[in-house]
Amino acid sequence: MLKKGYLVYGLQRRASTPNTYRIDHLYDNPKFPNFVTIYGDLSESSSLLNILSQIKPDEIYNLGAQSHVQVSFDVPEYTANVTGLGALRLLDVVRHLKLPVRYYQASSSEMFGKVSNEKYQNENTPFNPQSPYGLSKVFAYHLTKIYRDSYHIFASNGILFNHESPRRGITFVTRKITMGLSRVKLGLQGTLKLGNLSSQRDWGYAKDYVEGIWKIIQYKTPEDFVLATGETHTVRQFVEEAAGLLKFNLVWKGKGGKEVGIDKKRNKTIIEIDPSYFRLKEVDYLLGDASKAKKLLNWKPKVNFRKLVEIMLRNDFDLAKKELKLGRKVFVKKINI
Ligand code: G4F
Repeated sequence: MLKKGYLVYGLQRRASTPNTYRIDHLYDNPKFPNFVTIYGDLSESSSLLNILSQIKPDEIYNLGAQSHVQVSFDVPEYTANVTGLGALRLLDVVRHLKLPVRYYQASSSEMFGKVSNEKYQNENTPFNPQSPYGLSKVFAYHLTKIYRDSYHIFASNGILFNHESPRRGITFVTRKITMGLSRVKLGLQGTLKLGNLSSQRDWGYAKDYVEGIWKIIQYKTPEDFVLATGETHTVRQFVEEAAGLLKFNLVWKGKGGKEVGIDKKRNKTIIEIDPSYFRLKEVDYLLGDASKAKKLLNWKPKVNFRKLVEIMLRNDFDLAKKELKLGRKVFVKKINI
């Protein structure tokens, strides 16, 4: 957005220790004079009212959420409040202030949940969420449509399948794998512990997807669009791809909770299964059909699965090498894990 010349206001949730490491390079940087953050919270209508009445933005991108699916089982009420009601609060302020704004709602492929027979999921596929997170996103999705139709607000949903990058939080499986295996390779950790290796995801590159998000908001009418790559892979395949790039000679042994991944070269276990990472209810299979976005927005992803794993691994192997050189303390401060 900054490169496109926007003045960007970021809503910042107060935390007792800084958690802005992913955007720190934008602060006090003469290259980005147009970046401002303001304290506020999606759980508080009055803060949103204050901020929006002052800024009067042209576009709002609601990417805010308690976004971890597994964690949403631990904090379901908080997840519903921020992920679901947060969208209501924003849209309701827009309605009250009569702002002529374009509103983007970050909807998620988690809304599809357990799919029945459809090979691909698109804008017409029914939702069957499997977590408090997925259900909260379904609420926000429908509310966006309801406010669009009832109050003629320019409000669009982007239904995004998993989008990853080196900025992904390390408790999501892709980053956990690229960071974990890099650290195992350099002897910084013994093994990488994972949950369900069989679930399938349509993983794309976040940088491609933000371009799609922007295109959704520039489109002539407010509509809902799926953004996806149209390729699906198992968690196991992600591990195998990353392990291959790190030149591990990975073989799998055992079954279920007892399965392990062994580096045959050194005859050493590098992957273990930890039951605590299994979900109470799992979304087994996601594969998106983004043909509407391709046709109407001329959007298609540039980075495929193999390239994505490579981009993430390169970043995390470099970070792990720095950690080895500088010591863990410095590393923790730097990347906040
Ligand atoms: O990386 P994940 O935690 O992502 P998940 O649940 O698909 O959700 C992400 O993508 C959604 C888009 O569809 C977003 F809406 C959402 O906010 C988030 O960004 O898990 C992916 C899969 C799951 O099936 C999980 O069971 O990986 C499996 N998995 C296996 N072992 C693991 C692990 N997931 C995590 N987080 N950690 C593991 O150790």
